[in-house]
Amino acid sequence: MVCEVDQMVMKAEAREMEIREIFDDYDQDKSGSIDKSELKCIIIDLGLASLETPDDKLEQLVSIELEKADLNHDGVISFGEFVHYYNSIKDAKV
Ligand SMILES: [Ca+2]
Repeated sequence: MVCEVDQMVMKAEAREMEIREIFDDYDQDKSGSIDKSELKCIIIDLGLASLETPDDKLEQLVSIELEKADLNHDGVISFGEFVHYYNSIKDAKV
């Protein structure tokens, strides 16, 4: 019998692996972090903006989302930061 704590850990690990795949998809130059241009794709895919969104509006959105996700303010989103950001989006959508 698997205790509840183990199940929670397994669930969290499965989610992290899922997020790792998503992260790798967006990390197009495989730098190990998401930069502003890669974040733009995320914003469009999340439906926060579309390809018709004017550039200046899009830039503004990217800055806002980067600020939310970039916890240590180094200008890029690391995997750890992305996990946090992605979970907060998922939770907000439910
Ligand atoms: Ca960062």
